[in-house]
Amino acid sequence: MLDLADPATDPFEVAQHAADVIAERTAVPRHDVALVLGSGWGRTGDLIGQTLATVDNADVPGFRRAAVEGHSGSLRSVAIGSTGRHALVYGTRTHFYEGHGVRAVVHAVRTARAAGCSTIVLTNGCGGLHPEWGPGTPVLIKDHLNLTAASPVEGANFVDLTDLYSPRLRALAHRIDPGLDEGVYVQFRGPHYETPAEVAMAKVLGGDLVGMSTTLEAIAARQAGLEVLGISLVTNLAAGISDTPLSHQEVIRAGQAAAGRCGALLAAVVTKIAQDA
Ligand code: 8IG
Repeated sequence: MLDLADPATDPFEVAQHAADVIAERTAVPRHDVALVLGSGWGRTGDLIGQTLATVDNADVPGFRRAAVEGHSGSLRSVAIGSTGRHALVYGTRTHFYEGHGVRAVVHAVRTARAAGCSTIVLTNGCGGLHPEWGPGTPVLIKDHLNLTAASPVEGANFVDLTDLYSPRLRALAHRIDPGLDEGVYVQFRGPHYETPAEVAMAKVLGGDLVGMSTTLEAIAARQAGLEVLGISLVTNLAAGISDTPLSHQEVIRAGQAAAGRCGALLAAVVTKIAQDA
């Protein structure tokens, strides 16, 4: 049994095994676009098209069960409208704060590549630094600050991260929703939310959004050769930006309230990506 946590294991080999299991269980030999659904994005995958198969994460090598309320522990193969292309939709992610290591965090990304995907859409729920982005506002990620002090890249492998969040895909999203703003996403380690001083620091550093995911996955996606689109859903104002304390219930409610706009955006974006592929 290949164990991702064992340094002697090749994580790309586990990803290939996972992709083989997904192909077998879904009866879809190759997928085209991968989608990671973060907090608040749970049901938005449904508008993309018909779900052809659902696979429990526990049945796929290297995957873990969901750790957080509001996340589902399965992945799906979804027909992208009538394009003939297929989306690999991850209903949850493994977070860095769970402590299972960076390999576990980026395993879904590497598996997506091994499953044939050339594009990955990373979504998340996050805190916003701009009061005008009320809870339920989707924001495109234009760049990131990785404050985890970790990297998914192993060895002396100097991966370039210029234009990590694809300008081409951001332009595509803007054509679908011209009102979309863009921002710099700051990944903290979590699982606690930031102090107001840390949020103020993130702002000084050029951040617009604060969260606990996405940057390590985006780096792994670049290393794997995937084109990346990142979309954040601002579910709360970051600590100190508003004077109400943060709660996970607020996060879940904002996601439910924004499901319509975000679902429509995601479906349109994925369909356009598939048509252009
Ligand atoms: I949802 O305000 C969500 N995730 N770090 N800060 C951080 N992560 C988050 C936040 C937030 N909201």
